[in-house]
Amino acid sequence: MKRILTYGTFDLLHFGHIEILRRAKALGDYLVVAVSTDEFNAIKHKKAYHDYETRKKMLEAVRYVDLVIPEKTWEQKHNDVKEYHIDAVVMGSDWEGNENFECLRDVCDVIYLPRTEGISTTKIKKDLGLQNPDNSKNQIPETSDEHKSSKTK
Ligand code: C2G
Repeated sequence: MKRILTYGTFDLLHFGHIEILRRAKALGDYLVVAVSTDEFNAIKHKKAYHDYETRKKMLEAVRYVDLVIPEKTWEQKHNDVKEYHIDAVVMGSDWEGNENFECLRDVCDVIYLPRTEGISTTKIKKDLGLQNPDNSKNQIPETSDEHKSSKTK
């Protein structure tokens, strides 16, 4: 049985998220999704609209997902790979080359799949006009799929 692991915030679950989950599952037989806790999102400078429990439940309802675990730190990934007997970590291409994943190559495969263009949590909010008149900030907490690939531990 080939076991796959992926990480993310998965806020305002959208087609891009579903597509990465679908393709990740297609690479194996069992998909573990590590979803960022609200506290870890703060470390990632993200503020999700849905809290952790809600995002976890939504992911558990997705047919491709077999298990949802919390992502609490940048450093837990080696442990996750060992604890869940992971064969491959799969991420969207916006993470390609990021040290948080490249460092896992000694314990599992690391695969980046093309990001689904034209959709992101930030775009959804902008398209729905969920911004204050002065556009200074969103009426709902800021969260964004876009992030700098220079993210480090
Ligand atoms: N994604 C995608 N296409 C999109 C949007 C997102 O393929 N249009 C992918 C991302 O590349 C990522 C996953 O969906 O692999 C989850 O994206 P986010 O919820 O934005 O998660 P992120 O902030 O990238 O958190 O430790 C890693 C982090 O937890 C990843």
